[in-house]
Amino acid sequence: MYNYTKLFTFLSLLILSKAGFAETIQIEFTEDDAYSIQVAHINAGDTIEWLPKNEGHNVEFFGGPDMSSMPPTSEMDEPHTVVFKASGIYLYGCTPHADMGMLGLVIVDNDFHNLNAIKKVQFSRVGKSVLQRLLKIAQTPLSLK
Ligand SMILES: [Cu+2]
Repeated sequence: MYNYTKLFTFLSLLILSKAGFAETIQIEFTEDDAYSIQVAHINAGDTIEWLPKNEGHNVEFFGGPDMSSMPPTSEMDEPHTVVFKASGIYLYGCTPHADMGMLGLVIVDNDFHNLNAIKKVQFSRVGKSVLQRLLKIAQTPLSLK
C-alpha cells in the first residue's frame, strides 16, 4: 500500500505576491514520487520549469481552462517548460504515478472558474483523494496558510 500520508508531509506551497512582470517558478521531481511544489499560484504570463532531479517521472496535463488544448506532455526524465497564458486551474501529474497521487496544480490568477471540470477528472481512489486535498489547499485563503 502506497503510503501517501508520507507524501502529504512533503506538501509544499508556493505563494507569490508580486506585481507587474512575468516570473519563472522551478518545480523538481522529488525522491518521494512527488513534485516539490504541489500547488503553485502564479499569474498569467508566468513560466513553470519542471526539473528532473529524480528519475522515472514526467509532466502530463489532465485538465486546464481549455480542455481541448492542453499544454504538451513531457518526455520522461526531461526538463519541461510551460508558459501559462490562460487564467484558471491546471491539473497535471506524472504519467506512470498520477494514480498513486503524483499530481500537481497550477492556479493562474487565483481563478477557479473551471473547478467543476477539474473535479471530474478521473483517477484511482488514491489519486482522487490527493486531488481533493490539493484543491482544498489551493482554495485556502492566503491569510490562513
Ligand atoms: Cu512519477
